[in-house]
Amino acid sequence: MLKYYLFIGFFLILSLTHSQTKNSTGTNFVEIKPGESMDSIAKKAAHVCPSPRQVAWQELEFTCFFHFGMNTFTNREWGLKNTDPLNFNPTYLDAGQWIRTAKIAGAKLVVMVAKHHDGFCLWPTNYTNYSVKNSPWKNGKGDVIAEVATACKEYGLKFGIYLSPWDISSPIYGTPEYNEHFKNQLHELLTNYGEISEVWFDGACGEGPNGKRQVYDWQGYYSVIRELSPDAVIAVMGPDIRWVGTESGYGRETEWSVVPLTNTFLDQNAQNSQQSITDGIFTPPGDMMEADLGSREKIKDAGGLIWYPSEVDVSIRPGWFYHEDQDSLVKRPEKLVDIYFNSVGRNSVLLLNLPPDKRGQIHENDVRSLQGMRNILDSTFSVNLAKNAIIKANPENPSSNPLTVLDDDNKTFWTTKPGVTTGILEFDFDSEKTFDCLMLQENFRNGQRVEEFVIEIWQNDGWEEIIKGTTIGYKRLMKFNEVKSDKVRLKIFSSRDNPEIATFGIYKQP
Ligand code: FUL
Repeated sequence: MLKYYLFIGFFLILSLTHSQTKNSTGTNFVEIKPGESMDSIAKKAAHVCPSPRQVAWQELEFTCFFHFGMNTFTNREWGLKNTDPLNFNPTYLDAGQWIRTAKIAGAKLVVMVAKHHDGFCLWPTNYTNYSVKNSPWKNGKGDVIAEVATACKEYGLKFGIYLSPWDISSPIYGTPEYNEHFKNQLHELLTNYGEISEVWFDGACGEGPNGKRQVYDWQGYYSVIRELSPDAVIAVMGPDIRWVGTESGYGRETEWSVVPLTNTFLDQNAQNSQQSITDGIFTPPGDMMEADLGSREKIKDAGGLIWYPSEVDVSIRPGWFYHEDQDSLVKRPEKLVDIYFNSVGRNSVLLLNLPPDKRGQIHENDVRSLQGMRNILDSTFSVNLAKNAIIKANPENPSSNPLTVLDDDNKTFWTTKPGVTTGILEFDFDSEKTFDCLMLQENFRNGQRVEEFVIEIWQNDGWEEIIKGTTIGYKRLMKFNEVKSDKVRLKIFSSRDNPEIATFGIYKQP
């Protein structure tokens, strides 16, 4: 019974926090009635759609995190309580350099850590003295959040904040007053720094200075955000965006944005986020969730289904914060490209952490790696080798133009007739093409549908399979051994309703 009330309660929270966007076909979540057939559930799942704020966020594809604060200066990953603010003293903080670096790398939004678990605030908040205003940096007149927000505006990037609910220095942590304090701080951050597009709540919930733990008023926090920044997505310990479940940078092979409501229970995150820590080295958590969250097997007994897409957070270095002894451990461009393929290319948004150093700048080694990554990605995706192909669609659907999959517009798509859940798109080239990677996109605004597909090439008078996959979603990228052919085809074996294919691309990596 308790479970039932919890379920209904969570459903109510979702109805308050999810905008009930009706677009052409569906809403943000659906209820499943006891005894519904698998076909009916699959069809309902196919019509659960992202809210407008989730659409805008997903299309960012690549975003950056900045972990900077007291830990940068004390060489820690998780700080100690009430470390002297005198430690915080960047010698030449240049937020413009952070944002230029993120922009060159291709990021469209940055999430700035405003306060980590140690409680030290990077803006001159009115609600505690434990902040930059008591540090020697700019004689206590500095405001890191303002500098980053201003740089974002200057370079045209969106801005988000991370505010750690866990606070080991706040004397009121573990009491109801702390929830008010936290909401006041949210209020400051959401009103003084221009538009905020993402609010990132961490799963960690440890003890405060008095050994007490906080009972977080999540619903109260969400209300403040919805009121002050209605377009902002609330990530991880929030209703809009799900943590992928690992900090490796690699998303799931099968990644459904539509998942059963139970998978969104927030306390799972709290239990599974980063648990153990040794100074300067962090131990990534195990995969907190299963390899598959949304297949038919997973949704068949669900009470409801929700659009809850995945975000992949990973650091360019072993630690989230800067440590000099990790200067040689910055991920290489090839590794970052692989992460991109396995995050953005697995129906997720990538949130890549770039930790500024003690000067207050992104280290040269990190900048070099990011430029290398960008060069590889730009040269890979500069030419879609399928561009001028003649396309044959099977089954034919006179009301849907298959050429739309080549038009670089993911709002236009090819589809079969309603209820037809398989299909083939064949691309015939005027000459042989050499390629080794693939891009597919579904028209995710109308839901996620494809469950199984293969790519085949024409070889020795027959079709030969080169790669197969399960989900596509917003974007699917796949690499394979180089092949040569003058014909390629996408075969969709299974889909939850008529598949809507927005993009087909084949490319040659440099
Ligand atoms: C974790 C935190 O404990 C880490 O320090 C870091 O902020 C990461 C993004 O989330 O849960």
